Amino acid sequence: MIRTVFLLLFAIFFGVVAEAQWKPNYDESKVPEFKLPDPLKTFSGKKVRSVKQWEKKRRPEILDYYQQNIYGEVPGKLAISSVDVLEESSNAYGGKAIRKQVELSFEKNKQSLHFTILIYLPKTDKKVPVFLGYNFYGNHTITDDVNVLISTAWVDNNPSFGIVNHQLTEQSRGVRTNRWAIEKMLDAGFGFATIYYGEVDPDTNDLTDGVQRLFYVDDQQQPADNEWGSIAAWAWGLSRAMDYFEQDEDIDASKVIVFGHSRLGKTSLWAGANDQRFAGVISNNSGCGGAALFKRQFGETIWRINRSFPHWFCDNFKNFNNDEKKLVVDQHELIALVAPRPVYVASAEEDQWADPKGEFMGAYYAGPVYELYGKKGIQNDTQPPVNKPIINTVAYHIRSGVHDVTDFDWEQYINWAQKFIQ
Ligand code: GTR
Repeated sequence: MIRTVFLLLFAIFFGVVAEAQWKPNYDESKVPEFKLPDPLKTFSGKKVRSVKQWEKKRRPEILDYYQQNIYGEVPGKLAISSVDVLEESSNAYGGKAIRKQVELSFEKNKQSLHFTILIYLPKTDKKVPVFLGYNFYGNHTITDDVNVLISTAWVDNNPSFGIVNHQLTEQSRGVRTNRWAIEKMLDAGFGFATIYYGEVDPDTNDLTDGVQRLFYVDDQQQPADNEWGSIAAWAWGLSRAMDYFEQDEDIDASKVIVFGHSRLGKTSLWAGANDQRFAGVISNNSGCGGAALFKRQFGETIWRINRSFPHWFCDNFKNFNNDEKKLVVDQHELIALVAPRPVYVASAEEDQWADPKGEFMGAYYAGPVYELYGKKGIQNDTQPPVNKPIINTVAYHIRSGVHDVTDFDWEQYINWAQKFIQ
């Protein structure tokens, strides 16, 4: 007993010291040497020369590796048990759009989960393509529209948004309108759909409060080591939104572009990799666990992300803490799982924590898989100048400024989506 307590104190002490002493590397000359895995060579060393070999062998083995070791697999199927249109109007945005607020419900093992999709669609008699993305603080924060319902789910406090006691109120309505260029999307002929991510799995180190618990048996408290963390749970939610879109007569479900920023940009990539119904993927400032190469260890690292957010990835991912070399994949291969569908990776100049160069390299080195399909990746291996987007099937830009989503970002996404998806 005394020995256990001693060992525990010892471990805590060194953990705290290690954390206090750890500094992110922002020096390019200190990036370790590493060899990037070849997306077109199987784990057993066979060269992949055709789309068929990619789709039959290589793509599934990469996807499986990611499921077992990084994000975690979803332990089973869970279909929508009911769809409820909570509210609908044909007079949103000054009459330019229709609005729907649709609640999806799920039931399993005497547990239930509900989340609400807020949808705006331009008025037309055709089915429309849609941008789908999670928001961080509730659907009512991303628009000034007074009719948007306020979520009752747990939320992280943010006093500058008037969010206290982990509850959303009227006070935070519209506080995040700056991140969503909704009118620009509508004017360009796109619909827009969003969900508060905390309704699918609250972003806490507790996997008993989100969708995972619907799969628990007996007194299980957490998923198995190879099963879903929060990112995979959020990605699961996006696929269920897609299930709904397939039933919505106003939406062209073959043209849904999944978008996400930061942790939700990691999520959009993982959703697009798993669910090939998504027509395109946008990953904005997604950094470590998103578009950035792990093996560069620039800014946020595996150890650091697992320490700050132990619930985001599956438990097996902790085996790679401070051991990036052991990974037989890297994030260019996650991006390649989206191929041949269009993918857009974006960085911000001052967002060094997310490693803009590593994000660029992730996008660049996905190229060979796109080329196998005759699609255009990023042609040049040097990062483009700030605010000069590369708009190919694989698209990339680095914008001036900080970790954020801006109108500039949306203008590029809309322009790219008009070319490759609409
Ligand atoms: C940071 C985290 C990043 C990024 C970001 C966010 O604290 O280290 O990986 O995901 O949060 O989601 O805002």
